[in-house]
Amino acid sequence: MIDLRSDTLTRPSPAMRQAMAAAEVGDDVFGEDPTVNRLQDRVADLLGKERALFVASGTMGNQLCIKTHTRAGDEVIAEAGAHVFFYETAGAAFLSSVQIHQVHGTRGVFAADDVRQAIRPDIYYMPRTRLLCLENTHNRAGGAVYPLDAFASIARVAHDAGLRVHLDGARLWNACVASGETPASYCAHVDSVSVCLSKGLGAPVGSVIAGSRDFIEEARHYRKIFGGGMRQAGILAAAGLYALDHNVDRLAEDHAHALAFATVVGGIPGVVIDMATVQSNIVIMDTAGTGIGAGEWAARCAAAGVRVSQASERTLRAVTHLDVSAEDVRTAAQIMVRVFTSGGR
Ligand code: TLP
Repeated sequence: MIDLRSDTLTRPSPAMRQAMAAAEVGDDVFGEDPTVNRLQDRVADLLGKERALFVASGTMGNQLCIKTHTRAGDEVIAEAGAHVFFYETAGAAFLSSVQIHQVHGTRGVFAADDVRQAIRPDIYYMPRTRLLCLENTHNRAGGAVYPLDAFASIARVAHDAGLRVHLDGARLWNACVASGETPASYCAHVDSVSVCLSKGLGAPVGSVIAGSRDFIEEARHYRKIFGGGMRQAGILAAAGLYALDHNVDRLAEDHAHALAFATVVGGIPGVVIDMATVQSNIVIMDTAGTGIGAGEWAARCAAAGVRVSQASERTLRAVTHLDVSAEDVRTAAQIMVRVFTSGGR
């Protein structure tokens, strides 16, 4: 079975497991885990922020940042397909009592004017717009990368209006490998960022949030409230440090694999891929032209040996990652061609 459902599926390699087993640990709730501290310092430095905090997941990272930036009743602007809106189980409403104001972007990227118009005027009967969330790469937009100049100008619109800006950088590493920009050059425009270690980088668990010293102190408080104070978490942080040392530059291979896959599968009659979005490791395939629902196609592909996920009623998603080789991806594309052209029966 070739599994392209997500880059979250990667399993720690023997070398990563060795690094985990050898990790020096302490109690991180006391701030005394040397490996967690090393990871936090390293990520803060990479992202150009004063401080960083190790958290259990990308969802926890985003939700902690929303909680720390907002007060109950505030409004948060996010792209209509943003992970914070689409896949975090209404966490912003549940945990922070804020509402998300959706703005539609183009391939995940906002137009400055749309954001400007979404910011509420200062009238007592309106919600207070407090935060803008950006996502890079954008998952539901097919892994599209935010161009740095557009990113900077959108963030400026928000800051000029007194908003804070948060970056869901679950796949910021992919965005940087694809665009040649550094993580710090994106993060210079935001007040907080969440990056994941457990997606393309191949660590089993963990994300890191970063921001100013005061912001991270406050977020640490909420992390404890959310039940995310971990003890000898250095075992997990060691996997993250290993991933940063060994698995960032190789993301370029995943991107090349995704492009090769999309080129073949996009040639199937009835399947449409917006090739302009195929900039990193995600491929969204619109199957509406086949007259058969995406869920049914996902089942037929799985029966033939390729797992892809259903992104909507009409779309499938394939994600390349470090546990699938160029050969696996080639085979997967061929199987999909066979399934779609034969009806998969
Ligand atoms: N995304 C998962 C699913 O939830 C869809 C995936 O398979 O891609 N931000 C972005 C942009 C993400 O894509 C994800 C995970 C997260 C945050 C949340 O990370 P976790 O799963 O660690 O909570």
